Amino acid sequence: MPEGLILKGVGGFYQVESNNEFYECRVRGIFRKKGITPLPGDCVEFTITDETAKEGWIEEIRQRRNYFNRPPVANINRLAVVLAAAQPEPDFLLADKLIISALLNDIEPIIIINKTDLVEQSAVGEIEGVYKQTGFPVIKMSKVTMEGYGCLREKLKGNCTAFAGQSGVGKSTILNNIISSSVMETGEVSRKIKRGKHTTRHVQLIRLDYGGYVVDTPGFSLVSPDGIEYKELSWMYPEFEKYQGLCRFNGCSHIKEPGCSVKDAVNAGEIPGMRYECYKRIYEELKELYEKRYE
Ligand SMILES: Nc1nc2c(ncn2[C@@H]2O[C@H](COP(=O)(O)OP(=O)(O)OP(=O)(O)O)[C@@H](O)[C@H]2O)c(=O)[nH]1
Ligand SMILES: [Mg+2]
Ligand SMILES: [Zn+2]
Repeated sequence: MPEGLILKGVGGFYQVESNNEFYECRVRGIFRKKGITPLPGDCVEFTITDETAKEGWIEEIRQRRNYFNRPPVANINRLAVVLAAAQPEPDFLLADKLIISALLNDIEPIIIINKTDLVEQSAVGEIEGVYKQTGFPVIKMSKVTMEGYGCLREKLKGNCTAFAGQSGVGKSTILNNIISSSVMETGEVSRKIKRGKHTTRHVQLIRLDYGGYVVDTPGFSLVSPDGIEYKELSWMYPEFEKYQGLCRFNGCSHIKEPGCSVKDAVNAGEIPGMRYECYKRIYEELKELYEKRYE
């Protein structure tokens, strides 16, 4: 049976790519009975009912590496977390939540600092400094100077990458510059046709001619910090790692305990304060969720 990749699904029809051909496929009722919805990014086995019209049926969905409901997408292995140096001001808390969601789902985060043309170099450096010790790639980008595009292309090659971040940070703009044809609606276009700010609505995989796929998403809401216990949160912060075992108390939460080596490292400037602040906020959020779990 031929194998393929679902690029998008619209109204019960799925576009399946297989050996450089594109098939319009429907889905067997059995999936619905089992409560399974095929998603963009799914690897499938399908039967071809009409080779000229390129039509078929999806018969089997391969096991997923991960999947999300909002946005509906499966099997991404990179998450580009996009911040703007300005307009809008960076939302570091959202960035951390996105990073955590990525890590929990076996996805490597890539940090993009976009719109570097709008601020002084030093301001870009400060944002960069927040992520310097995470070990995640940090790419500075601008549509004006075109800085960073070569570097991003390298990272996208051979991967399936979703782009996430606040509205207006420039996700669609970056994607438009990455892919040859201009298929993404950006804020500028949408203002002309008066559709408001939230411009990106369909989820689809876009194939890069040099290998790999990108996904533009309408506001990733894989940001709800569930799926992790607050006690485990510190393991989502790579820069804490070398201090974890050095705290006075076993299982130190790095919040209030005395003799906390993580806090010491923050005070000594070895761990960026912004990351620690976000850690504390998310820790409290998770703890509250945990304490209310039976309500
Ligand atoms: N100065 C400057 N402006 C940029 C840059 N990148 C994007 N913009 C502008 O920022 C605005 C928002 O860009 P979009 O690409 O629509 O942002 P988005 O992240 O896709 O927004 P949503 O789809 O609403 O989530 C547009 O007016 C872009 O032209 C950049 O590098 N520099
Ligand atoms: Mg967009
Ligand atoms: Zn500690």
